[in-house]
Amino acid sequence: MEHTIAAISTPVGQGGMGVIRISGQDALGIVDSIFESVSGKRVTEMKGYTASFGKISDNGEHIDEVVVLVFRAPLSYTGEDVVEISCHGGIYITKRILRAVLGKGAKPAQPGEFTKRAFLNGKIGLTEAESVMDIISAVGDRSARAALSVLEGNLRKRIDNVKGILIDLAAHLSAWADYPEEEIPEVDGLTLKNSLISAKKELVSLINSYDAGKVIREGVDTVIVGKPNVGKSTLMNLLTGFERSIVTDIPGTTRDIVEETVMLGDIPLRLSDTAGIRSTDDPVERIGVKRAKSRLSAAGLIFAVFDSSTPLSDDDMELLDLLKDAPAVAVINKADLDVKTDSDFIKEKIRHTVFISAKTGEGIKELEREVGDIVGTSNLDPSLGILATERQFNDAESALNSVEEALSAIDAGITLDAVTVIIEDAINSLLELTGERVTEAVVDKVFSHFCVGK
Ligand SMILES: Nc1nc2c(ncn2[C@@H]2O[C@H](COP(=O)(O)OP(=O)(O)OP(=O)(O)O)[C@@H](O)[C@H]2O)c(=O)[nH]1
Ligand SMILES: [Mg+2]
Repeated sequence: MEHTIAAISTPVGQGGMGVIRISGQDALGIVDSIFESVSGKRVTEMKGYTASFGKISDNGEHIDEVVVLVFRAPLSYTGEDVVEISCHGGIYITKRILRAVLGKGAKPAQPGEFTKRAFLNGKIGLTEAESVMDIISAVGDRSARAALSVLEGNLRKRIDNVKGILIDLAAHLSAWADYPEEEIPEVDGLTLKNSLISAKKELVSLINSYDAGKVIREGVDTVIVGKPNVGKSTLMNLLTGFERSIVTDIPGTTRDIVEETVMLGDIPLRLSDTAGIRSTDDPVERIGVKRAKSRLSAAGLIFAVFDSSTPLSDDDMELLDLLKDAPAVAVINKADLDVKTDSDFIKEKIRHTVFISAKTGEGIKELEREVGDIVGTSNLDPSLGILATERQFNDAESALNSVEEALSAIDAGITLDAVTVIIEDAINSLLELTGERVTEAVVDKVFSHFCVGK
Protein backbone atom coordinates (compact mmCIF):
# COMPACT_ATOMS: atom_id res chain seq x y z
CA MET A 1 0.00 0.00 0.00
CA GLU A 2 1.30 3.46 -0.84
CA HIS A 3 1.72 6.13 1.83
CA THR A 4 -1.02 8.66 2.49
CA ILE A 5 -0.56 11.98 0.72
CA ALA A 6 -1.93 15.47 1.31
CA ALA A 7 -1.91 18.85 -0.42
CA ILE A 8 -3.78 22.12 -0.68
CA SER A 9 -5.94 21.65 -3.78
CA THR A 10 -7.13 25.24 -4.21
CA PRO A 11 -4.88 27.96 -5.67
CA VAL A 12 -2.51 29.80 -3.38
CA GLY A 13 -3.87 33.17 -2.34
CA GLN A 14 -6.87 34.88 -0.83
CA GLY A 15 -10.19 33.15 -1.51
CA GLY A 16 -13.55 32.44 0.07
CA MET A 17 -12.67 28.78 0.56
CA GLY A 18 -9.69 26.50 0.67
CA VAL A 19 -9.58 22.73 0.25
CA ILE A 20 -7.01 20.34 1.67
CA ARG A 21 -7.14 16.92 0.10
CA ILE A 22 -5.82 13.75 1.73
CA SER A 23 -5.64 10.38 -0.02
CA GLY A 24 -4.50 6.96 1.19
CA GLN A 25 -5.34 4.27 3.69
CA ASP A 26 -4.64 6.51 6.71
CA ALA A 27 -6.63 9.49 5.38
CA LEU A 28 -9.65 8.97 7.64
CA GLY A 29 -7.60 8.20 10.74
CA ILE A 30 -5.35 11.22 10.26
CA VAL A 31 -8.26 13.65 9.90
CA ASP A 32 -10.07 11.99 12.79
CA SER A 33 -7.14 12.82 15.07
CA ILE A 34 -7.39 16.58 14.45
CA PHE A 35 -11.14 17.03 13.85
CA GLU A 36 -14.00 17.27 16.30
CA SER A 37 -17.45 17.20 14.73
CA VAL A 38 -20.45 19.08 16.13
CA SER A 39 -22.52 15.87 15.94
CA GLY A 40 -19.93 13.88 17.84
CA LYS A 41 -19.46 11.41 14.98
CA ARG A 42 -15.92 10.18 14.29
CA VAL A 43 -14.46 10.60 10.81
CA THR A 44 -13.49 6.92 10.82
CA GLU A 45 -17.18 6.04 11.21
CA MET A 46 -18.41 8.26 8.38
CA LYS A 47 -19.82 6.63 5.25
CA GLY A 48 -18.56 7.52 1.77
CA TYR A 49 -20.08 10.65 0.20
CA THR A 50 -21.03 12.18 3.55
CA ALA A 51 -20.04 15.47 5.13
CA SER A 52 -19.51 16.58 8.69
CA PHE A 53 -19.17 20.04 10.24
CA GLY A 54 -16.86 20.77 13.11
CA LYS A 55 -13.53 22.25 14.15
CA ILE A 56 -9.92 21.45 13.43
CA SER A 57 -7.37 21.77 16.21
CA ASP A 58 -3.72 20.90 16.40
CA ASN A 59 -2.08 20.20 19.76
CA GLY A 60 -4.84 22.06 21.55
CA GLU A 61 -4.72 25.06 19.20
CA HIS A 62 -8.08 25.77 17.52
CA ILE A 63 -7.43 26.45 13.80
CA ASP A 64 -10.73 26.77 11.92
CA GLU A 65 -14.33 25.63 11.53
CA VAL A 66 -14.45 23.27 8.57
CA VAL A 67 -16.53 20.81 6.59
CA VAL A 68 -15.03 17.36 6.20
CA LEU A 69 -16.04 15.29 3.16
CA VAL A 70 -15.37 11.57 3.07
CA PHE A 71 -14.95 9.38 -0.01
CA ARG A 72 -14.40 5.69 0.61
CA ALA A 73 -12.20 3.51 -1.63
CA PRO A 74 -12.69 2.64 -4.41
CA LEU A 75 -15.39 5.27 -5.01
CA SER A 76 -13.14 8.32 -4.99
CA TYR A 77 -11.07 10.35 -7.42
CA THR A 78 -7.88 8.42 -6.66
CA GLY A 79 -9.58 5.10 -5.95
CA GLU A 80 -8.25 5.26 -2.36
CA ASP A 81 -9.85 6.59 0.83
CA VAL A 82 -10.02 10.36 0.35
CA VAL A 83 -10.90 13.13 2.77
CA GLU A 84 -11.38 16.73 1.70
CA ILE A 85 -11.30 19.45 4.34
CA SER A 86 -13.07 22.63 3.22
CA CYS A 87 -11.88 25.51 5.34
CA HIS A 88 -11.91 29.29 5.18
CA GLY A 89 -9.68 30.55 2.37
CA GLY A 90 -6.40 32.30 2.87
CA ILE A 91 -2.81 31.20 2.85
CA TYR A 92 -2.37 30.99 6.61
CA ILE A 93 -5.31 28.73 7.49
CA THR A 94 -4.89 26.28 4.60
CA LYS A 95 -1.17 25.94 5.30
CA ARG A 96 -1.78 25.56 9.01
CA ILE A 97 -4.28 22.72 8.43
CA LEU A 98 -1.94 21.05 5.95
CA ARG A 99 0.83 21.25 8.55
CA ALA A 100 -1.43 19.56 11.10
CA VAL A 101 -2.25 16.78 8.61
CA LEU A 102 1.42 16.25 7.75
CA GLY A 103 2.19 16.24 11.47
CA LYS A 104 -0.07 13.20 11.82
CA GLY A 105 1.87 11.19 9.25
CA ALA A 106 0.70 12.17 5.75
CA LYS A 107 3.38 12.96 3.16
CA PRO A 108 3.24 16.07 0.93
CA ALA A 109 1.78 15.11 -2.47
CA GLN A 110 4.02 15.43 -5.53
CA PRO A 111 2.76 17.39 -8.55
CA GLY A 112 -0.09 15.43 -10.13
CA GLU A 113 0.19 12.61 -7.59
CA PHE A 114 -3.58 12.42 -6.93
CA THR A 115 -4.27 12.04 -10.66
CA LYS A 116 -1.35 9.63 -11.02
CA ARG A 117 -2.90 7.43 -8.34
CA ALA A 118 -6.23 7.64 -10.16
CA PHE A 119 -4.44 6.37 -13.28
CA LEU A 120 -2.53 3.62 -11.45
CA ASN A 121 -5.78 2.47 -9.79
CA GLY A 122 -7.49 2.24 -13.17
CA LYS A 123 -9.87 5.15 -12.50
CA ILE A 124 -8.85 7.07 -15.63
CA GLY A 125 -6.73 6.48 -18.73
CA LEU A 126 -3.56 8.36 -19.54
CA THR A 127 -5.19 10.55 -22.20
CA GLU A 128 -7.97 11.46 -19.76
CA ALA A 129 -5.38 12.26 -17.09
CA GLU A 130 -3.66 14.62 -19.49
CA SER A 131 -6.93 16.33 -20.21
CA VAL A 132 -7.43 17.00 -16.50
CA MET A 133 -4.35 19.16 -16.77
CA ASP A 134 -5.78 20.74 -19.89
CA ILE A 135 -8.95 21.74 -18.07
CA ILE A 136 -6.98 23.32 -15.27
CA SER A 137 -5.10 25.49 -17.73
CA ALA A 138 -7.80 26.02 -20.39
CA VAL A 139 -8.18 29.65 -21.45
CA GLY A 140 -11.05 29.82 -23.90
CA ASP A 141 -14.47 28.30 -23.78
CA ARG A 142 -13.94 25.95 -26.71
CA SER A 143 -10.62 24.93 -25.28
CA ALA A 144 -12.32 23.82 -22.09
CA ARG A 145 -14.93 21.98 -24.10
CA ALA A 146 -12.30 20.17 -26.16
CA ALA A 147 -10.49 19.16 -23.01
CA LEU A 148 -13.72 18.00 -21.41
CA SER A 149 -14.65 15.89 -24.38
CA VAL A 150 -11.29 14.16 -24.17
CA LEU A 151 -12.01 13.56 -20.54
CA GLU A 152 -15.27 11.96 -21.54
CA GLY A 153 -13.28 9.53 -23.56
CA ASN A 154 -13.88 10.76 -27.10
CA LEU A 155 -10.22 10.64 -28.00
CA ARG A 156 -9.99 7.23 -26.42
CA LYS A 157 -12.89 5.99 -28.55
CA ARG A 158 -11.27 7.19 -31.74
CA ILE A 159 -7.99 5.56 -30.87
CA ASP A 160 -9.66 2.34 -29.77
CA ASN A 161 -11.42 2.22 -33.11
CA VAL A 162 -8.13 2.37 -35.06
CA LYS A 163 -6.52 -0.03 -32.64
CA GLY A 164 -9.45 -2.42 -33.11
CA ILE A 165 -8.98 -2.47 -36.89
CA LEU A 166 -5.25 -3.18 -36.56
CA ILE A 167 -5.66 -5.83 -33.86
CA ASP A 168 -8.27 -7.67 -35.96
CA LEU A 169 -5.89 -7.64 -38.89
CA ALA A 170 -2.85 -8.78 -36.90
CA ALA A 171 -4.85 -11.51 -35.18
CA HIS A 172 -6.24 -12.83 -38.43
CA LEU A 173 -2.85 -12.75 -40.15
CA SER A 174 -1.12 -14.52 -37.25
CA ALA A 175 -3.82 -17.19 -36.97
CA TRP A 176 -3.64 -17.84 -40.65
CA ALA A 177 0.18 -18.15 -40.60
CA ASP A 178 0.50 -20.06 -37.33
CA TYR A 179 -2.37 -22.55 -37.63
CA PRO A 180 -2.43 -23.72 -41.24
CA GLU A 181 -4.34 -26.88 -40.22
CA GLU A 182 -7.30 -24.76 -38.95
CA GLU A 183 -8.25 -23.77 -42.49
CA ILE A 184 -8.48 -20.10 -41.60
CA PRO A 185 -9.35 -18.20 -44.78
CA GLU A 186 -6.43 -16.34 -46.27
CA VAL A 187 -6.59 -12.57 -45.87
CA ASP A 188 -6.95 -11.23 -49.37
CA GLY A 189 -4.70 -8.35 -50.35
CA LEU A 190 -7.55 -5.96 -51.05
CA THR A 191 -9.25 -6.35 -47.64
CA LEU A 192 -5.91 -6.00 -45.94
CA LYS A 193 -5.12 -2.81 -47.81
CA ASN A 194 -8.58 -1.31 -47.28
CA SER A 195 -8.42 -1.87 -43.54
CA LEU A 196 -4.98 -0.29 -43.36
CA ILE A 197 -6.16 2.65 -45.46
CA SER A 198 -9.10 3.32 -43.14
CA ALA A 199 -6.78 3.16 -40.12
CA LYS A 200 -4.46 5.56 -41.90
CA LYS A 201 -7.28 8.02 -42.64
CA GLU A 202 -8.39 8.16 -39.02
CA LEU A 203 -4.80 8.64 -37.81
CA VAL A 204 -4.20 11.43 -40.33
CA SER A 205 -7.35 13.22 -39.19
CA LEU A 206 -6.29 12.89 -35.54
CA ILE A 207 -2.83 14.21 -36.32
CA ASN A 208 -4.24 17.13 -38.29
CA SER A 209 -6.45 18.09 -35.36
CA TYR A 210 -3.41 18.53 -33.16
CA ASP A 211 -2.21 21.88 -34.52
CA ALA A 212 -5.71 23.37 -34.50
CA GLY A 213 -6.28 22.08 -30.97
CA LYS A 214 -3.01 23.63 -29.92
CA VAL A 215 -4.11 27.01 -31.28
CA ILE A 216 -7.29 26.86 -29.21
CA ARG A 217 -5.44 25.80 -26.10
CA GLU A 218 -2.39 27.98 -26.30
CA GLY A 219 -3.41 30.87 -28.56
CA VAL A 220 -1.47 32.44 -31.38
CA ASP A 221 1.04 35.29 -31.56
CA THR A 222 -0.65 37.93 -33.69
CA VAL A 223 0.90 41.14 -34.92
CA ILE A 224 -1.01 44.16 -36.26
CA VAL A 225 1.01 45.95 -38.94
CA GLY A 226 0.48 48.59 -41.61
CA LYS A 227 1.61 52.05 -42.59
CA PRO A 228 0.92 54.93 -40.16
CA ASN A 229 -2.63 56.13 -39.50
CA VAL A 230 -4.50 53.21 -41.10
CA GLY A 231 -6.21 52.36 -37.78
CA LYS A 232 -4.03 49.62 -36.25
CA SER A 233 -4.41 50.94 -32.73
CA THR A 234 -8.14 51.46 -33.24
CA LEU A 235 -8.38 47.79 -34.25
CA MET A 236 -6.33 46.83 -31.19
CA ASN A 237 -8.74 48.75 -28.96
CA LEU A 238 -11.77 47.25 -30.66
CA LEU A 239 -10.46 43.74 -30.02
CA THR A 240 -9.39 44.37 -26.42
CA GLY A 241 -12.59 46.26 -25.62
CA PHE A 242 -10.81 49.20 -23.99
CA GLU A 243 -8.42 52.04 -24.81
CA ARG A 244 -5.29 49.90 -24.72
CA SER A 245 -3.38 51.85 -27.40
CA ILE A 246 -3.27 55.60 -27.94
CA VAL A 247 -5.25 56.64 -31.02
CA THR A 248 -4.81 60.02 -32.73
CA ASP A 249 -5.08 61.28 -36.28
CA ILE A 250 -1.35 62.04 -36.26
CA PRO A 251 0.63 59.47 -38.28
CA GLY A 252 3.35 57.89 -36.15
CA THR A 253 1.35 57.80 -32.92
CA THR A 254 2.30 54.29 -31.86
CA ARG A 255 6.04 53.83 -31.44
CA ASP A 256 6.66 50.94 -29.13
CA ILE A 257 4.95 47.56 -29.20
CA VAL A 258 1.70 47.36 -27.22
CA GLU A 259 0.60 43.86 -26.17
CA GLU A 260 -2.65 42.34 -24.94
CA THR A 261 -4.29 38.91 -25.07
CA VAL A 262 -7.86 38.78 -26.39
CA MET A 263 -10.38 36.15 -27.46
CA LEU A 264 -11.47 36.39 -31.08
CA GLY A 265 -14.41 34.01 -31.02
CA ASP A 266 -12.85 31.02 -29.30
CA ILE A 267 -9.27 31.65 -30.37
CA PRO A 268 -6.95 33.36 -27.89
CA LEU A 269 -4.82 35.95 -29.71
CA ARG A 270 -1.70 37.43 -28.15
CA LEU A 271 -1.93 40.75 -29.97
CA SER A 272 0.92 43.17 -30.63
CA ASP A 273 0.03 46.63 -31.91
CA THR A 274 3.08 48.10 -33.65
CA ALA A 275 4.45 51.34 -35.02
CA GLY A 276 3.25 52.26 -38.54
CA ILE A 277 5.83 51.04 -41.05
CA ARG A 278 7.36 53.88 -43.14
CA SER A 279 10.75 55.38 -43.78
CA THR A 280 11.37 58.17 -41.33
CA ASP A 281 14.16 60.40 -40.02
CA ASP A 282 12.85 60.31 -36.47
CA PRO A 283 15.29 58.05 -34.59
CA VAL A 284 12.70 56.87 -32.03
CA GLU A 285 10.15 56.04 -34.69
CA ARG A 286 12.85 54.23 -36.68
CA ILE A 287 13.46 51.87 -33.75
CA GLY A 288 9.70 51.27 -33.53
CA VAL A 289 9.53 50.42 -37.25
CA LYS A 290 12.44 48.02 -36.86
CA ARG A 291 10.70 46.30 -33.96
CA ALA A 292 7.48 46.04 -35.94
CA LYS A 293 9.30 44.36 -38.82
CA SER A 294 11.06 41.86 -36.58
CA ARG A 295 7.75 40.93 -34.92
CA LEU A 296 6.38 40.27 -38.36
CA SER A 297 8.74 37.42 -39.10
CA ALA A 298 8.02 35.63 -35.80
CA ALA A 299 4.23 35.97 -35.85
CA GLY A 300 1.84 33.05 -36.15
CA LEU A 301 -0.78 35.40 -37.58
CA ILE A 302 -0.61 38.86 -39.13
CA PHE A 303 -3.31 41.51 -39.42
CA ALA A 304 -2.06 43.69 -42.29
CA VAL A 305 -4.13 46.85 -42.05
CA PHE A 306 -4.87 49.11 -45.04
CA ASP A 307 -6.88 52.34 -45.20
CA SER A 308 -9.74 51.92 -47.66
CA SER A 309 -10.27 55.68 -47.90
CA THR A 310 -6.88 56.38 -49.52
CA PRO A 311 -5.21 54.89 -52.62
CA LEU A 312 -2.42 52.36 -52.04
CA SER A 313 0.91 54.06 -51.30
CA ASP A 314 4.53 52.92 -51.64
CA ASP A 315 4.51 51.94 -47.95
CA ASP A 316 1.47 49.72 -48.60
CA MET A 317 3.22 48.12 -51.58
CA GLU A 318 6.32 47.43 -49.56
CA LEU A 319 4.21 45.75 -46.88
CA LEU A 320 2.37 43.61 -49.44
CA ASP A 321 5.73 42.37 -50.71
CA LEU A 322 6.90 41.58 -47.18
CA LEU A 323 3.79 39.46 -46.61
CA LYS A 324 4.22 37.07 -49.49
CA ASP A 325 3.32 33.54 -48.24
CA ALA A 326 2.88 34.77 -44.66
CA PRO A 327 -0.15 33.72 -42.52
CA ALA A 328 -1.79 37.11 -43.07
CA VAL A 329 -5.25 38.62 -43.25
CA ALA A 330 -5.48 41.87 -45.20
CA VAL A 331 -7.70 44.05 -43.04
CA ILE A 332 -9.07 46.85 -45.21
CA ASN A 333 -10.13 49.35 -42.59
CA LYS A 334 -12.36 52.45 -42.49
CA ALA A 335 -15.06 50.68 -44.50
CA ASP A 336 -17.46 53.31 -43.15
CA LEU A 337 -15.79 55.87 -45.49
CA ASP A 338 -15.77 56.04 -49.32
CA VAL A 339 -13.58 53.34 -50.81
CA LYS A 340 -10.61 54.74 -52.74
CA THR A 341 -8.14 51.90 -52.39
CA ASP A 342 -7.49 49.18 -54.97
CA SER A 343 -8.90 46.24 -52.99
CA ASP A 344 -8.66 43.87 -55.97
CA PHE A 345 -4.92 44.40 -56.04
CA ILE A 346 -4.70 43.58 -52.33
CA LYS A 347 -6.82 40.46 -52.81
CA GLU A 348 -4.49 39.31 -55.57
CA LYS A 349 -1.56 39.52 -53.15
CA ILE A 350 -3.22 38.26 -49.97
CA ARG A 351 -5.78 35.49 -50.17
CA HIS A 352 -7.58 36.31 -46.93
CA THR A 353 -9.08 39.78 -47.16
CA VAL A 354 -11.80 41.48 -45.12
CA PHE A 355 -13.39 44.92 -45.04
CA ILE A 356 -13.91 46.26 -41.55
CA SER A 357 -14.50 49.45 -39.69
CA ALA A 358 -12.46 49.43 -36.52
CA LYS A 359 -14.46 52.49 -35.52
CA THR A 360 -17.92 50.87 -35.73
CA GLY A 361 -17.00 47.20 -35.31
CA GLU A 362 -18.46 46.27 -38.69
CA GLY A 363 -16.77 43.24 -40.29
CA ILE A 364 -15.38 41.72 -37.12
CA LYS A 365 -17.27 38.42 -37.67
CA GLU A 366 -15.72 38.10 -41.13
CA LEU A 367 -12.30 38.70 -39.61
CA GLU A 368 -12.99 35.93 -37.11
CA ARG A 369 -13.90 33.55 -39.93
CA GLU A 370 -10.75 34.30 -41.95
CA VAL A 371 -8.62 33.75 -38.85
CA GLY A 372 -10.30 30.38 -38.28
CA ASP A 373 -9.45 29.41 -41.88
CA ILE A 374 -5.80 30.39 -41.52
CA VAL A 375 -5.11 28.70 -38.19
CA GLY A 376 -7.18 25.63 -39.10
CA THR A 377 -9.84 25.80 -36.40
CA SER A 378 -12.85 26.34 -38.71
CA ASN A 379 -13.39 22.69 -39.43
CA LEU A 380 -12.49 21.45 -36.01
CA ASP A 381 -15.15 19.65 -34.04
CA PRO A 382 -13.73 19.42 -30.54
CA SER A 383 -16.51 17.10 -29.46
CA LEU A 384 -14.81 14.39 -31.54
CA GLY A 385 -11.84 14.43 -29.20
CA ILE A 386 -8.48 15.76 -30.28
CA LEU A 387 -4.87 14.99 -29.48
CA ALA A 388 -3.97 17.17 -26.53
CA THR A 389 -0.25 16.78 -25.90
CA GLU A 390 3.05 16.44 -27.73
CA ARG A 391 3.35 12.94 -26.27
CA GLN A 392 0.02 11.85 -27.72
CA PHE A 393 0.93 13.48 -31.03
CA ASN A 394 4.26 11.61 -31.24
CA ASP A 395 2.66 8.25 -30.51
CA ALA A 396 -0.07 8.85 -33.11
CA GLU A 397 2.60 9.80 -35.61
CA SER A 398 4.66 6.64 -35.03
CA ALA A 399 1.48 4.57 -35.44
CA LEU A 400 0.82 6.34 -38.73
CA ASN A 401 4.39 5.74 -39.90
CA SER A 402 4.03 2.02 -39.20
CA VAL A 403 0.69 1.81 -41.02
CA GLU A 404 2.21 3.55 -44.04
CA GLU A 405 5.19 1.22 -43.90
CA ALA A 406 2.85 -1.78 -43.84
CA LEU A 407 1.03 -0.44 -46.91
CA SER A 408 4.25 -0.05 -48.89
CA ALA A 409 5.43 -3.49 -47.74
CA ILE A 410 2.28 -5.02 -49.22
CA ASP A 411 2.82 -3.15 -52.48
CA ALA A 412 6.41 -4.35 -52.56
CA GLY A 413 5.22 -7.97 -52.18
CA ILE A 414 6.87 -8.49 -48.76
CA THR A 415 5.73 -11.65 -46.94
CA LEU A 416 2.64 -11.37 -44.77
CA ASP A 417 4.41 -12.32 -41.54
CA ALA A 418 6.71 -9.32 -42.01
CA VAL A 419 3.64 -7.13 -42.60
CA THR A 420 2.15 -8.52 -39.37
CA VAL A 421 5.21 -7.41 -37.42
CA ILE A 422 4.87 -3.87 -38.79
CA ILE A 423 1.18 -3.77 -37.88
CA GLU A 424 2.11 -4.88 -34.37
CA ASP A 425 4.46 -1.90 -34.14
CA ALA A 426 1.53 0.37 -34.95
CA ILE A 427 -0.59 -1.33 -32.27
CA ASN A 428 2.19 -0.85 -29.73
CA SER A 429 2.38 2.87 -30.44
CA LEU A 430 -1.38 3.15 -29.88
CA LEU A 431 -1.20 1.14 -26.64
CA GLU A 432 1.42 3.58 -25.47
CA LEU A 433 -0.79 6.51 -26.47
CA THR A 434 -3.69 5.31 -24.35
CA GLY A 435 -1.44 4.32 -21.48
CA GLU A 436 -2.36 0.64 -21.67
CA ARG A 437 1.28 -0.17 -22.18
CA VAL A 438 3.59 2.58 -21.02
CA THR A 439 6.89 2.71 -19.26
CA GLU A 440 7.17 4.16 -15.80
CA ALA A 441 9.33 6.96 -17.20
CA VAL A 442 6.51 8.12 -19.46
CA VAL A 443 3.97 8.00 -16.62
CA ASP A 444 6.27 10.02 -14.36
CA LYS A 445 6.80 12.57 -17.12
CA VAL A 446 3.07 13.01 -17.75
CA PHE A 447 2.28 13.64 -14.11
CA SER A 448 5.26 15.86 -13.42
CA HIS A 449 3.55 18.57 -15.51
CA PHE A 450 0.67 18.76 -13.07
CA CYS A 451 0.41 21.19 -10.22
CA VAL A 452 0.54 20.02 -6.62
CA GLY A 453 -2.93 19.21 -5.31
CA LYS A 454 -4.24 17.68 -8.56
N1 LIG B 1 -13.66 56.68 -40.19
C1 LIG B 1 -12.83 55.85 -39.60
N2 LIG B 1 -11.74 56.30 -38.96
C2 LIG B 1 -10.91 55.43 -38.37
C3 LIG B 1 -11.17 54.03 -38.38
N3 LIG B 1 -10.16 53.41 -37.72
C4 LIG B 1 -9.31 54.39 -37.31
N4 LIG B 1 -9.74 55.61 -37.70
C5 LIG B 1 -9.10 56.88 -37.44
O1 LIG B 1 -7.82 56.91 -38.05
C6 LIG B 1 -6.90 57.65 -37.27
C7 LIG B 1 -5.66 56.81 -36.96
O2 LIG B 1 -6.04 55.74 -36.12
P1 LIG B 1 -4.98 54.89 -35.30
O3 LIG B 1 -5.69 53.73 -34.75
O4 LIG B 1 -4.21 55.75 -34.35
O5 LIG B 1 -4.00 54.45 -36.47
P2 LIG B 1 -2.63 53.65 -36.38
O6 LIG B 1 -2.55 52.78 -37.57
O7 LIG B 1 -2.49 53.02 -35.07
O8 LIG B 1 -1.57 54.83 -36.53
P3 LIG B 1 -0.03 54.86 -36.04
O9 LIG B 1 0.03 54.42 -34.63
O10 LIG B 1 0.33 56.29 -36.22
O11 LIG B 1 0.74 53.98 -36.96
C8 LIG B 1 -7.66 58.09 -36.02
O12 LIG B 1 -8.11 59.41 -36.21
C9 LIG B 1 -8.82 57.12 -35.97
O13 LIG B 1 -9.95 57.66 -35.32
C10 LIG B 1 -12.35 53.58 -39.05
O14 LIG B 1 -12.66 52.37 -39.12
N5 LIG B 1 -13.13 54.53 -39.64
MG1 LIG C 1 -1.13 53.17 -33.58
